[in-house]
Amino acid sequence: MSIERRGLLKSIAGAGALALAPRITNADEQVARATRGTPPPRIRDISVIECQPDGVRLTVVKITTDQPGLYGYGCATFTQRADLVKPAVEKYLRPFLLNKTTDRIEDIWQSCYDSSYWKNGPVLNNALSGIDQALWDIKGRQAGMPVYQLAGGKCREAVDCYAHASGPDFQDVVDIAKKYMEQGFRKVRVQVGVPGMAAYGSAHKDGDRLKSLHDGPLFEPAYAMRRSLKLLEICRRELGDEVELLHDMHERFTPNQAVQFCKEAEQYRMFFLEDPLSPEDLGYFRQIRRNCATPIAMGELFNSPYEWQPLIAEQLIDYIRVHVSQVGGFSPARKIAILAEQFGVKTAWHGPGDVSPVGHMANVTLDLVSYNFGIQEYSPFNDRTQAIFQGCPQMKDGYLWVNEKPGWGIEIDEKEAAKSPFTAGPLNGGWGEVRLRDGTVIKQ
Ligand code: GCO
Ligand code: MG
Repeated sequence: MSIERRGLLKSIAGAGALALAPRITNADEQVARATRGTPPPRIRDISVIECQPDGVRLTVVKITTDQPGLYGYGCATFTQRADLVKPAVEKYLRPFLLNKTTDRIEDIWQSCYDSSYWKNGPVLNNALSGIDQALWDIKGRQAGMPVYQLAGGKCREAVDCYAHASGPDFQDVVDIAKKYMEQGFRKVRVQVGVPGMAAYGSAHKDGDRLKSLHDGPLFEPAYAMRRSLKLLEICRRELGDEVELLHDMHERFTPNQAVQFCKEAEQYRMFFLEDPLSPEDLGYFRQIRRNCATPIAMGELFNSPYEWQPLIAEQLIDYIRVHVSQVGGFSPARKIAILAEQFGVKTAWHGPGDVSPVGHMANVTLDLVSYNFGIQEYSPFNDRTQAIFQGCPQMKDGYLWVNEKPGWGIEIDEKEAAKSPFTAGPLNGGWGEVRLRDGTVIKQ
């Protein structure tokens, strides 16, 4: 640079030009300048809200920030071991996160995930989900937008759902399914009780109990399979061709029975059969695929990427239906949806009663933003639940409509929540056992 030019610049600076355009000396300062005036919120407190408004234990994490009125909620519901999630949040994640900024959701997810060294278990994943979803809620509230906007916006107007029709007898199931169809549902899950047996998904009559070597809850898969297949035949005949039928096998059969079940059900043109195998038997999905074209949904028991990755990558299932808080929250579920889209697999997030309304909003958000959305399981919210969780998504004609308020759009009335505390059940929310005739305990 010439001496004259240097002199000219010096004289401009000396004339006060620097005051108008301060010199940026390094990249850090540049970033600081970009965010000056709006420092990211910092985590001031993390607490756990527990309640049981509809028979199942719900757990929600609340993150409070140092900015007045800015907080967020995340679902951390693991109803069978609910008491363990609270200390996982309060004793481990809270001290790890206090005073960190809320703006780096992925970074926080990865660092929390790693901080236990051992990972991918249901308790820690639910605790992590509570944090993850609360941070998304905060980001949405900051932006003044529902989370679906932060994730790219809607792919559809509302979320197509299936309802549960179940009863002890075939006719009960048909009648309930017809009621749902009259309400506008186009897809119905059907489950029937097996007399004298503790089958999944429906009450049963105390009919002729099979002779067995114990007096406790009894299940024999071959009987249950014949009854379920009969139900599918009756439902297809009585409900017509237009309705989509779904059925939850709930991992209750031997691998070979599961293959037979899926093959036999092909003639009833299912929307899907759900969880035909337990996560321990994933290798058998290849046999189901080789034998029939019944669509398969799988995954509500999954916690680890090693469970869903091979099923998606090998296109062994048609719908991935993990329980979003069990895989660690909204952030990892979004990645699963995107991975699945690449392989032509659709989503069907687990949506039972043991998901809090905050978790249902996370499901509905994923449903809206994912091109490969398949179907959403629907569980109604009772009055107590709606008194505690204000802003639940709304059901109309078989479609769930998202709450359009910022974040998840849900406000929790903690005083109302305290009026529905966890009740002291005999197993503290844990499940009892179901056994074969000879006394062998089975997966439920
Ligand atoms: C479903 C599920 C539930 C689970 C329950 C366990 O498909 O809705 O199978 O009914 O059994 O969420 O707590
Ligand atoms: Mg299920």
